[in-house]
Amino acid sequence: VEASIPEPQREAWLKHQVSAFKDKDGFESSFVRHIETTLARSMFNCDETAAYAACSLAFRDRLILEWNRTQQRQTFADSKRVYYLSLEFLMGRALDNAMLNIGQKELAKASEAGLDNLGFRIEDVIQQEHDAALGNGGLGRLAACFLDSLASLNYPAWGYGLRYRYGIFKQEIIDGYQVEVPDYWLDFNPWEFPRHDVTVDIQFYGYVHKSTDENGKTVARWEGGETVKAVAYDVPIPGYATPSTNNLRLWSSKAASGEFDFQKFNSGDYESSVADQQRAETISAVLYPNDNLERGKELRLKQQYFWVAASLYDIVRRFKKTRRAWKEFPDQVAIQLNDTHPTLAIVELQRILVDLEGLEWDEAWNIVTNTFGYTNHTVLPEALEKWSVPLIQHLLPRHLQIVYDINLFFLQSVERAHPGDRDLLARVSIIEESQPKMVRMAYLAIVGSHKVNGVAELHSDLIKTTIFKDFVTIFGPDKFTNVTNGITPRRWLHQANPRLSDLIASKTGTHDFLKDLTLLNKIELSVDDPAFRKEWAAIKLANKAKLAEHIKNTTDVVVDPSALFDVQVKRIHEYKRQQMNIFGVIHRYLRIKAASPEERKKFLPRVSIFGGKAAPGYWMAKQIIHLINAVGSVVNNDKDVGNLLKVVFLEDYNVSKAELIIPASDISEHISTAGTEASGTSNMKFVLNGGLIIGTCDGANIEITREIGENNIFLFGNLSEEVEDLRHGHNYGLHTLDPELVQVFEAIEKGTFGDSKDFAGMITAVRDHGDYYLVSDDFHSYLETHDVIDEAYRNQEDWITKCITSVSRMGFFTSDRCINEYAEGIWNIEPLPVESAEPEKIEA
Ligand code: C3B
Repeated sequence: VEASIPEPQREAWLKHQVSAFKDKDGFESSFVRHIETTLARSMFNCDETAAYAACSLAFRDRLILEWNRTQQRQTFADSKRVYYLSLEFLMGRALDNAMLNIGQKELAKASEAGLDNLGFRIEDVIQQEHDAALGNGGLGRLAACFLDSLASLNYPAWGYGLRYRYGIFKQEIIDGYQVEVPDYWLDFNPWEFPRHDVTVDIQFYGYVHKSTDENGKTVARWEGGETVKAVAYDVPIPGYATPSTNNLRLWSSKAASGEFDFQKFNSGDYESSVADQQRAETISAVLYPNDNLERGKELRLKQQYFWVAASLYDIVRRFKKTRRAWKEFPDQVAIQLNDTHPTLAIVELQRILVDLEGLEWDEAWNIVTNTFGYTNHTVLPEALEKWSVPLIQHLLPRHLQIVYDINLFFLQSVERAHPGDRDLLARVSIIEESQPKMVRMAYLAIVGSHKVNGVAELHSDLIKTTIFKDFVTIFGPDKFTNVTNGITPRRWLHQANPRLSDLIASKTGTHDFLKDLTLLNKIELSVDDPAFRKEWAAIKLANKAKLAEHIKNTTDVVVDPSALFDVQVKRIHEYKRQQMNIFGVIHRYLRIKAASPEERKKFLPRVSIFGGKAAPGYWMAKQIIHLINAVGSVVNNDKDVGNLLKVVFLEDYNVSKAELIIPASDISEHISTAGTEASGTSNMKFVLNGGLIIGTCDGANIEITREIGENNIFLFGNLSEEVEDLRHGHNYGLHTLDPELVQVFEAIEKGTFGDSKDFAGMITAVRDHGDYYLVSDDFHSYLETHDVIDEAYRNQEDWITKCITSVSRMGFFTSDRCINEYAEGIWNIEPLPVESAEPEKIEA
C-alpha cells in the first residue's frame, strides 16, 4: 500500500502517538485548547455555541482514535462486512450520545471540574447542537438505532446514505397552520469528515452501445450522457461501552468538472458554467419530505442511483483490494436494502459484474442474489415504489435493459414451474403493463435478494398473504422472514431519561441492562418496594414538569404536571388517525361543557399533546394540524373547562424533542387502522420510559401486548381481518355513522372551532367518502377505552405497578436483538471485537 510510511520512519510516529484526554483535567485542557486554537476564541469570547463546539471537538478526538483503530482492525481481519443502505438516517444529536457511549460524560459534567468549572452547564451546552435530521420518521430513525446497535455489538458494518444539505424541513405553526422552513444544518458540523480523496464519477443519461467481442459474445457499453461527482463524508458511529466505532458514509454531489467549467467561463458564459455546478449539487441538496408516500419525481430517481452507484463502487473497490475471486463476494459482503429505495443497487451490481468485469450472466446473478437482503416497511399502496419505464430509459438506459433481462429470466423460471399460468406471470412481472409501463421496485427487490423481511409479526404475515403472496408460491416460504423492529436503549432510556436509567441500575446492580435489555426483568422483583415506587413516580412527575415548562415556553399554554398527559407524536397521516384522536378530544370537551359544575368535578384532568410534521403536499394532514390547533385555542381559553382539558400542538417534532416528550407521557396513542402500521417504534420507546399505551391490534403493539401482558395495555378497535369486509360494506352503503361522532361533526359544522369549511375535508372523508381508515367504526370503542384509562389512572398505585411491570418486560424490543437476528438469519456475519486505542479501561 503506497500510502503507508516505510518501516524505518515509523519510530517517529510511534513516539508521537496521539491519545485522548483521560481525566477531568485532561478534558478541561482539551476544551481550552480547542477554544483557543481550533476555534480561535478565548475566555473573553466564549458563548454556549463555542462551548458546544469545543466540547464536541474534545470528545471527537477520542472518537477518531477509536474509529481509526476499528477501521484498521476490520481491514486487517478481512472478515465479512455488512452494508446498510438507507436513504434516511434520522440521527438526532451526536454529542450526548458520544459522551455516554464512550462512557465519559462524567468527566465533562463533574461539579468540581469539567464544564461547570469552566463556566457552563452541560445541559445547556448539549442543547446547542442542531439535530441531524436526514430522515422523515420511523424508517430513518430505525436506521439510526441499527447503526448504534451494530457498533455496540462489534459488528463490522458501514451505513451508506446521502449527505443532504437540507434535512427534513423545520415546522412552524403560524395561526394554527403548518409552515415549512428549510433546515440548513451544516453551518458547523464537527461530526463529519470530508474525504475529498474518496470520489466516484456517476454517469446519467447517454445511450447503450452493443458490439460483439472476438469470442462472438455481445458486449454492452453505456456511453455518453453526463457525469456527476460523488464525494464521501464520513461520520463516526460510537458503540456503547466498547471501543468499536463504525462508519456512516454519506455522499455529496458535485460537478465532475470541479468548481465550474473554465471553457465556458473564459468564453464569457459565466452563468451557465455556474448553472452546471448547481445542477450537480442539486442531487444531494434536499431530503424528500414524504413519509409513506412515493411520487415518482426524476430528481428522486437521480438521488437513488447516485447514492447506490457511489456506494457500490466503494464496496466493490474494497472487495477488489482483497484479490479474491468474484464468487467469494457474498462471503465478504452483505448488503441490506432499507425499503425499496436502494433497489437499483441490484441492477447496478449485475451491470458491474457483467458489463465491466465480464462475468457470465448466471454467475453474476448468483452473486447478486446472495449478496442482497430486502426489508419491507409498509403495505400502503401509495408508498410502494414504481418508476416509469420511459423515465428509467432516459436516465439509465443500460439499467433498463438489465431490468428487462432480469424479468425475462425470472418469468421463464416461473413459466417452467407453473406452466400455462398466464395470470400468475402478469401478476408477478417486474414490469407492470400500464400506460406508461412501470417498474415495480418491490418485485425487483424480492427477485434480486436472498431474504425478504417484514418488521413485525403481523406485518410479515400480511406481506406473505397479500402484496407478496405470489412470490411465496414461487420462491417458497423460507425466503420470507420476520425481524420485529427494536430501539436502542442507550438513546431511548439512558440518554433521554437518565434518572430512570439510574434508578433501574440501583435495582439491577449495574447499567448492564443497557447492553442486555432482558436484564430489565430484575426490577419486577422490586415492584412492591415503596421507596422504589416513590422514586419512580417522582421521576415521571419531574419529566412531566420539564415538558410543562417547554409547553409554556413554546405555546404559552400552562398545563398542570399532575394531569394525565396523553401524547400522540409521529408523522401526521390519515392511517395513523390523529383525526380520530382530535375527534375524541372534541367529544370530551362537549361532555365537559354539557356537565353541571358538580358533575365536572368527576372529570380527570387531561393534557392532550400532539406533535408531528405533515408532508408539505399532504392537504388532509395539514387540515388535521389546523383542527388540533383550532380546538386548542377554544378549549384552552374556556373558563368552564379550566384544567380539566388542555390541548397542545408541539411544533417541529424531531429526535431531540422526542427525548423530552417521551419520558413525560402517561398514555401515548398508537391507533392506526389495523393492518396499516407495519410496526411502529415509538410505541416501544414510550413503554420503555414508563408510559402506558392505547393502541389498536396493529404492528408491534401486538407483540408488546404479548410481552408485557394484556392488563398493561389499552387495546381497542377492529382487527385487521375485519378491515376488508368493513371497507366493502362502506362502499355498499352499510355505513351508519357512530352517533357520538355525529355530535362531534355537528359541533365542528356549527363553527365551534372557527370556520367549518376549513375542516370539511376531514368530515366528508368519513361521512361521504367511504371512511377508508374506519374512524367511525372504531370511534365508540376508542372513547370507551379512554374512559377505562381515566379510571385506571385514578388508582395511582395500580398504575405504577403496571408501568414498572411493563418496563421490566420490554427486553425483547432492543435493536440489539434485531441486529443479532439479521446477523444470524440474513447476513451471516460475526462480531469482531476491537481493542481500545486507549490503554485504560472504558467503563460501562
Ligand atoms: C415506517 C413504518 O410506517 C413504521 O410502521 C415502521 O415502524 C418504520 O417504518 C420502521 O420499520 N415507514 C416509514 O417511516 N417510511 C416509509 N416510507 C415506510 C415505512
